[in-house]
Amino acid sequence: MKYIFKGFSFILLAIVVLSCGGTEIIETPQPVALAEEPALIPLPAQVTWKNGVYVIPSQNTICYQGEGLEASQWLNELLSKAGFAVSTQNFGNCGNWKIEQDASLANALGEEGYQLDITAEGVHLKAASKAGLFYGIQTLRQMFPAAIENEKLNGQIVLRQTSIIDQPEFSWRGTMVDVARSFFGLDYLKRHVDRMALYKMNRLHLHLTDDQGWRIEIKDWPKLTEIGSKGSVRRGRSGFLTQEEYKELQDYALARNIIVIPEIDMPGHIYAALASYPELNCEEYSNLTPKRATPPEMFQDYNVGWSKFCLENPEIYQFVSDVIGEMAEITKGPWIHIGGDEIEDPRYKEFVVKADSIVQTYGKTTIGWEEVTKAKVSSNLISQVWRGTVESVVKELKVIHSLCSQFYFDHANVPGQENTNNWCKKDGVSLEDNYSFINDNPNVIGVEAPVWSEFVLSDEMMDNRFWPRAMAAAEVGWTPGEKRNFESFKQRLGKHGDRLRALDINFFRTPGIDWGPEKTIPGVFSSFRPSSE
Ligand code: TNX
Repeated sequence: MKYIFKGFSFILLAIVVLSCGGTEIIETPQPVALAEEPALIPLPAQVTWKNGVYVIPSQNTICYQGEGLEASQWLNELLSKAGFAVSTQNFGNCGNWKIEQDASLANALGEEGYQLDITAEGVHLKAASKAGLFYGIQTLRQMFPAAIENEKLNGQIVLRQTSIIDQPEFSWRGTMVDVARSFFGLDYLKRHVDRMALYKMNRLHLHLTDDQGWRIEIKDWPKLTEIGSKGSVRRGRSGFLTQEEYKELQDYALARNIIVIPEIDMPGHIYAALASYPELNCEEYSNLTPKRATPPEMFQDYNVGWSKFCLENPEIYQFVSDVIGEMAEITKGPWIHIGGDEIEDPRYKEFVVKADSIVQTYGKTTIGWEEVTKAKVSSNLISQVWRGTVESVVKELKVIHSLCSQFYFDHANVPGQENTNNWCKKDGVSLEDNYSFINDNPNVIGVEAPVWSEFVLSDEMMDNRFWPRAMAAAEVGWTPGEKRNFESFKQRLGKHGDRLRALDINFFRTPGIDWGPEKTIPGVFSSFRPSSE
């Protein structure tokens, strides 16, 4: 009984008696025992909790239709971890777990939506796509005890009956990891993908290059990794992803409905490339103003906006074309991010237009930080807004909303937190700052939360910056504005404390949230780590 919600102990007693008597029908328990509603994040668009439960039997059959194989495997894993016996069949209307994929449901449920019905007889999940089924399983996962995340349970679980019809408000629900200032490799990024998926986020933007480091193997220009990957901010980590690792990460992410977007930041923030290939620079280095470093030295400081390509040097376009070409070849998603931030140069607009057209030549769609919209870019370019100060010369461009005052999680969780940026908002970006995002721009396709890593030097620190704020970002990206409520969110968030701990996430214990008891390791005073790091 250890894993049953307290409120259910009475129900379980009734069930045991009934099943000993050989009765197959399970009585609907009394509402009084059903106080606890599962704390779902993001909150589904429509959810009705019923006054009854489904007692998961010891033997289970999953029947799937259409493209339901992967979803049935995820479900099989979930049920097995919970301690149940499971078999899977690829047909029709059988089993106590039904998974149905049917493209014609797209009208009602959208591309990523799903319907989940839990009755006294079993569980029925349907969706138009594999993505929708995956999200239905994530919802179910959050209805299972948190301990399932890191231990095998003993198969005594009841699910609350419900009818959920759910689909996201926005198609873009992203995070960005700056792996350039300080490196985060395949293991961390996979863990990050797992966590994003649990909260139904679907875009992982990697800031792969900057002044301090170059983090992706480019076979045509090997010194980018031989030299450029060796740097980092002071005390940060260096390294790079091989193309094989990058592909592995993408496959891992795609299996969880997450598309990876690579960013090669140009024509500024480019010093790691200049250190690797000084010929991309001008003869006299006047583009490095002030000269914070000169090749072959790497740059370890925090300043931005001081390096750029030598824009009158035609050789840079060969470089841009080769790099974008290789990235396009190894990138499975439709987008390439060209950066374009924080640089002034008379040839800036010309560069952006050329880089945008190179991306398109390789069959991809360009994303750029908002500054790129000063140039006459193609109409399908997506602008990523971070300061909200640039008036785009091309009207009606699609927009990813990453406004720094709401979405820059490298800023403090609470005022004064150490090792955080504060240039955008002095007192930090609180959970509520993020949660209060309301969209009034029809061109916005979604939201993305970046963590810049100038001061984020370890996995624990990266965890601390993303969690739990990324859960707020996940909810504002998924749940319709009129259904959102910060008080309700805080309540549900606290109930995820055990799950975040089970997943070994070093989340910031936001004050004012009841995170539940910290686990103690026998013989050790407490396993709780200071939350500022
Ligand atoms: C601005 S936002 C940057 C980054 C910094 C970040 C720190 C943007 C497009 N550029 O280079 O790391 O501020 O908050």
